[in-house]
Amino acid sequence: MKTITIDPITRIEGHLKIEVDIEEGVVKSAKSSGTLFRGLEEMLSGREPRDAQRITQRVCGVCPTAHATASSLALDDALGIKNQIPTNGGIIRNLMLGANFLQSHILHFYHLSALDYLNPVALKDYPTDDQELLSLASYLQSGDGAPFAPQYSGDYRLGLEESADLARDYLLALEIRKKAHELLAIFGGKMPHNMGIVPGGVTNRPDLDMISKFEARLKQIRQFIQNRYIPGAIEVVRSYNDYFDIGRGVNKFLEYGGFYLDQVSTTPQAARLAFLGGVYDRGNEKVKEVNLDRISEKVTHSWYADQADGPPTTTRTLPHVDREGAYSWVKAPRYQGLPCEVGPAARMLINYRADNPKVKEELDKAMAEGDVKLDQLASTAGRHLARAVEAKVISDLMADWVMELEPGKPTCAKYELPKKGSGVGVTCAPRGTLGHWIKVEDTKIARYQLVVPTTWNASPKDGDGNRGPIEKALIGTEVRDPDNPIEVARIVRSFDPCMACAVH
Ligand code: NFE
Ligand code: MG
Repeated sequence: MKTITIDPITRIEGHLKIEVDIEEGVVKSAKSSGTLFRGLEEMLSGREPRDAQRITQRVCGVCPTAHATASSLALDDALGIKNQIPTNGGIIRNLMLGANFLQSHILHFYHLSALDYLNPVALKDYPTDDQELLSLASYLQSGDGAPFAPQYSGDYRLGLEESADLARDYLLALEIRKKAHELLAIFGGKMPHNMGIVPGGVTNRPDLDMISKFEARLKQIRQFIQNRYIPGAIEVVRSYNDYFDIGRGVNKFLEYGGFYLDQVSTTPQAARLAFLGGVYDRGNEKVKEVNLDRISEKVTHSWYADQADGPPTTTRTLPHVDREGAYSWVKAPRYQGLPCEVGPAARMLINYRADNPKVKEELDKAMAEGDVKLDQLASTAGRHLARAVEAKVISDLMADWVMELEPGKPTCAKYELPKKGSGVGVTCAPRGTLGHWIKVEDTKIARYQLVVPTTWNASPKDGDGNRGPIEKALIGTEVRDPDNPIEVARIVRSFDPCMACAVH
């Protein structure tokens, strides 16, 4: 038996340690460890409730808008104003969250994943008159390959032409991500940590100038998604179609749903949502309704005290560094005691099965072109395809939403801070489904709990021996060269892990 440790596994956000035991070329056991304690939830105790929106955004620079959204929804709930958010405010919240999704998905495919499938070093002598590619080639010829030289390499299957296209798009994607940040800043003031999303709605009233700036940038981003990202993702997954059967993971999928369309009923049960929520078991026809009371976090193998174990309405996040058997700072969230995969593959699968028409239309097209079946979507290649389809669906919806804004109309509800109360806010986040739970006493935060997408996916084992999705996806994988475990890296990165979020 040989143990491979990858620590940190790079080209993800934050530090993730992956350890796999290999016997006769196959992964027999896997450990996923978050190696950093942060404690943001405990820092919130005793603070003014509206600080939650500012502070929880600092959990992450990649998906702060999801945290701003979840914390504002939790406060809307605690303040008793969730049915009073002005329509303009709800639309702008969606536009800002959508802008963050587009930036994040493009980041993941090009800058965090493409180099697992594309070798830019091979383009050193590629005959071209494209200035971008020539400057990339001369940079590579200078001898310093970073950040393009791979940590693990080989098994490159794209031809030179396709590689050149992807490399060109890698560079172009940097500009497109900048546009997506600008998109968000039109209403949020700045990115990463916006000032726009607040309890009650948003701070800014839209005017025609903002709307036209938004439309112009969104148009460029949509063209990139339609003409470059979707075809690029299809090219990669077709070339690596064995990866539709590699890294499959667990058999349960979870999504709360989000992007509220009906601003007078902002609860997942009652509202109209762009993406529906649900719990789905692999191979089933039907999606079941989510019951938030069935969520509980386990810390059997995490460095936390017993008070951290239980439902998010009761727990504290207190560290216990000597906990026997612990190997991660990530907790193990479970739904009815079972691990769930969250993320674009889960969301697209659930929405397809729940007959979301827009998702069905786009996913059917992409699955036909990618030559993949629905039940293969939760896989290493499938996760990349699902993420691209999700970017297309969201960017199309955003183009409709921005047209519905009414210039000058109110965007925020009025409220008084309550002496006591509690609330929950759940939303789609780029890497999965996100929940914030708040309890207020004496007009201060008494308790705050986040259950975060990568916490689900990168979770360690629970007390019943159930492994989290990433660990499960690794087991059974054939690793051709233990000194160059590219299969392990590809599987882990397909989940788009963010460890800053996972440990929060
Ligand atoms: Ni730090 Fe996050 C997203 C949230 S991660 S990136 O998307 O919420 O799990
Ligand atoms: Mg938490």
